[in-house]
Amino acid sequence: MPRALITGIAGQDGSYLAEWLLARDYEVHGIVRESSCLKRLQSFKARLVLHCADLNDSATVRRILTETAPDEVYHLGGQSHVGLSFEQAEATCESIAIGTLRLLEMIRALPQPPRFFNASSSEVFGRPETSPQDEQTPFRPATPYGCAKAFATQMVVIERHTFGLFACNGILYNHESPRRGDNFVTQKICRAAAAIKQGRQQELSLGNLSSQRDWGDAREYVQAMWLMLQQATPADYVLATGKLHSVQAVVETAFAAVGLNWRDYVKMDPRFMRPEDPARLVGNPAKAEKILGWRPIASFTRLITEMTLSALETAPA
Ligand code: G4F
Repeated sequence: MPRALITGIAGQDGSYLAEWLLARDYEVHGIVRESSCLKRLQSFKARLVLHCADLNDSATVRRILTETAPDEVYHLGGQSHVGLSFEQAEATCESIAIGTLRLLEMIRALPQPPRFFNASSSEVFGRPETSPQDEQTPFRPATPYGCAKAFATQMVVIERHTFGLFACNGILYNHESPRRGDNFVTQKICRAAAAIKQGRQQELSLGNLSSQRDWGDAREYVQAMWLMLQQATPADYVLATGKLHSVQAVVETAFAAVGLNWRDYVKMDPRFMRPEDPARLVGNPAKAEKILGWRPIASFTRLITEMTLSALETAPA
């Protein structure tokens, strides 16, 4: 039975990846913080082995790695909000940049280093000179979050080349689902549309409506993470849909799903504008398609509609 260890297992991607691995008969271990909300794991928690640790606590993480001796490590943990990284730049770099380096160094010291997946981000490209971006596009991060991810991504490459680790980066563009956290714009919008429809909320305040993102389905992206670690050689892959949609298009789709005119409820609020915001990042997933046989198939409209309808169903009574 293969054994996997997932950091950030309680998050959107961690929970879907855990389910994917359980369905393939893996023994799945996960690292959670004491304060983690385990709601996403509820229906299959009994089949997981959860370890409580802060990723900054090297001694504990090293002990978990030694005791579990995983075949595969999926590193999805760490501060994940780009906007917050402007307020907490140092903590973001500690969590993402140093956190990933620490894990790589621990893995390298193991007698049999596991295969390693790192969740990198399109934010490493920041303000790129070319579009769409691919694995050859130079990093030009424009946010503290992107800068920390760029460091972590490059450390994965360095450890792979220098020490022969089987370590891969998934350069992930935005990916959403009904399990997305409330502080990301798609879920904020879908939950607000549902709440307004049900009379629990009156209006929705947002930042930049014209900002565009390459939004995919998280359930498809975790499959590609797993595929990367099943290859004969380690490499980095862009995971993206290649299509751009605006924040306003998310608003239009979510409000249409509940039969409301968004213009009656949505307000722009400078509090949600970011000091710097890569406006049009779009990825080229050709390498993942060719080598992994992975293809993004979800439609943007269906995804946002599903998230909105799910928010209607799971709304508090
Ligand atoms: O949903 P967002 O917060 O996602 P963002 O910043 O693109 O980051 C996500 O995707 C990255 C790439 O995969 C990940 F690395 C990262 O961990 C995270 O998963 O914001 C999307 C866009 C931005 O342009 C933001 O300025 O929506 C804009 N926006 C407009 N109003 C808003 C809001 N974002 C949020 N969170 N809240 C707003 O009210």
